[in-house]
Amino acid sequence: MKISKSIKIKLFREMLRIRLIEQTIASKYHEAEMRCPVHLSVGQEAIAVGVCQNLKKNDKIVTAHRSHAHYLAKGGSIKKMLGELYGKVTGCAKGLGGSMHLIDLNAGVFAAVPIVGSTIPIGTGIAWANKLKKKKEIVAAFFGDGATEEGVFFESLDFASLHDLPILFVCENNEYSVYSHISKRQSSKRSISKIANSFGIESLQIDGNNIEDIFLETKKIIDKVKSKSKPFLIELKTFRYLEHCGPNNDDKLNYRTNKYLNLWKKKCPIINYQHHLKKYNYLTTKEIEKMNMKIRAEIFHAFNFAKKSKFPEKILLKKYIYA
Ligand SMILES: Cc1ncc(C[n+]2csc(CCOP(=O)(O)OP(=O)(O)O)c2C)c(N)n1
Ligand SMILES: [Mg+2]
Repeated sequence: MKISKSIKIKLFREMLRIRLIEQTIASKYHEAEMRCPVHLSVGQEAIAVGVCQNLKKNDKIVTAHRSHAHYLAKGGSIKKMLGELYGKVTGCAKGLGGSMHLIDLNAGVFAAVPIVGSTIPIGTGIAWANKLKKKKEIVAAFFGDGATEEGVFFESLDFASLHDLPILFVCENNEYSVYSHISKRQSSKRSISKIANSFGIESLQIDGNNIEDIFLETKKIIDKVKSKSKPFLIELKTFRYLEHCGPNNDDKLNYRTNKYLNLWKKKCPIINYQHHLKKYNYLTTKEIEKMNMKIRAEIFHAFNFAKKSKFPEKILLKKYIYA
């Protein structure tokens, strides 16, 4: 299938927008007005955009600590996201959650929880509810390679397979869990996508930095998950550009070799796609500059909104404690 010019531009614009928003978060973080930890997705944008462009508004997603890209790609409000990062009452969790608790029910962002692996069963539960209620919606559950080491991953795969649940498991394999490389945590004989097969779930490995591959493959897979009501797992190799948690680069710690870094730095999903769009005359340098300016204006207003918003009243602190 060919991708139309308008979709190509949309895929590029969405990735660029997420990148610019996160770069702005990184540049303002030192002002110490955002008091929550931030796990940036810089380098991993293609996965969020490629998958979410194939989801409908009423489809749901769940995600984890590294959630900004998923939230934005699924249509979550940028103002509410930044309000949340600034701890303001206008935030999507009323300023009580911070970066790792993004939620936007209108956009279908149903949960972001930093307990590693914890949203995999939540997504599975939502998919089960959809099935029982005969809804034609699906769930995409985003998680990292580290989350596949949690027991709930296996339990969720089994349950989803047993009940033929309409859920897409999306594993963003950036090869690291904080500073630990996957080779230190998982046997070289272990394959995340094959684990899904052992539960009777189909799977596919996709290049996590190739936006068109992700978009085209997940289009077919999502149609199948919907029409056949069957789970599917995709595993996407990718690369985290910045430190595990925070706005900086932590390569000085030498936990990733120069060879590894240089290899992945050539694979930036946005720079490479920009080259492609320019080379084949889908976009000119001037049009890209204009796009940048428009996005930057949106970001500027959203940051102003968040900074000017009020902090929550103290009474809210107890209002949402249920146990
Ligand atoms: C149950 C649990 N164990 C440990 C942690 C600490 N922790 C936070 S993020 C993280 C790494 C998770 O790696 P991965 O799932 O690959 O996601 P990535 O950070 O690479 O996006 C760990 C171990 C946690 N939050 N929850
Ligand atoms: Mg990881």
